Amino acid sequence: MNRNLLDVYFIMGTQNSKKPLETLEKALQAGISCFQFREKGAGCLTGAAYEEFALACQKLCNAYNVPFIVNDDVELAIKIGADGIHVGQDDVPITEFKTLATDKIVGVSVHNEQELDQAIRSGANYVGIGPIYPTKSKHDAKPPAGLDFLRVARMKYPDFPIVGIGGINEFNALDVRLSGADGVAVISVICESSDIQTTIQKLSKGK
Ligand code: 3NM
Repeated sequence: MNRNLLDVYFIMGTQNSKKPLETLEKALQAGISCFQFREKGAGCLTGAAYEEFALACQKLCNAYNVPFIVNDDVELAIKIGADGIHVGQDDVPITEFKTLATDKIVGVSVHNEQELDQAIRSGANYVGIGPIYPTKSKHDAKPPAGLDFLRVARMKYPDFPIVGIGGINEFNALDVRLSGADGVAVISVICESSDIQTTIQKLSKGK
């Protein structure tokens, strides 16, 4: 995959924003490079409402030519023709769906070298490394790992697409990039921003 797609990777579900479609559209207008649909946690949508919301997000992403990636739900991703699937270590292993999703971007969250090597061997197109900093957006997140593993991953795989995640904001995004990430994956810094355009400019590379 093109590593530039990871530049500003926005993740969101209805649990993260009071007006999620409005937030997504502002983020798309401001130039996010990728979007992940992550409808998870207390009070999240289910059934038809879940699928309708996914389709509405996908439609917006398509209008801005931004890849639409589904978190975890391989069945939904295939059903609605998403551009990609992101899985964690506790989700379906890539090897179980890779052949059904040869046209899709496949991402995996990894936390150590063993998981990283395994993800790459299994055919992941990119990996997410985190949480780099403390995060309030994922209740079962591991303890923050800082930048060290990110540096190790980049040294081991100089050209592999890597995105950093967890507690990233406009003040620490550059450190994450300088430690080897192609981009930053974020939830709260965009969902809680009063000026999404400026926030995204500051998160983006070269700002
Ligand atoms: N995954 P925020 S951290 C969805 O470490 C997610 O794998 C993580 O949200 C991981 O930008 C995280 O608000 C939440 O910290 C990121």
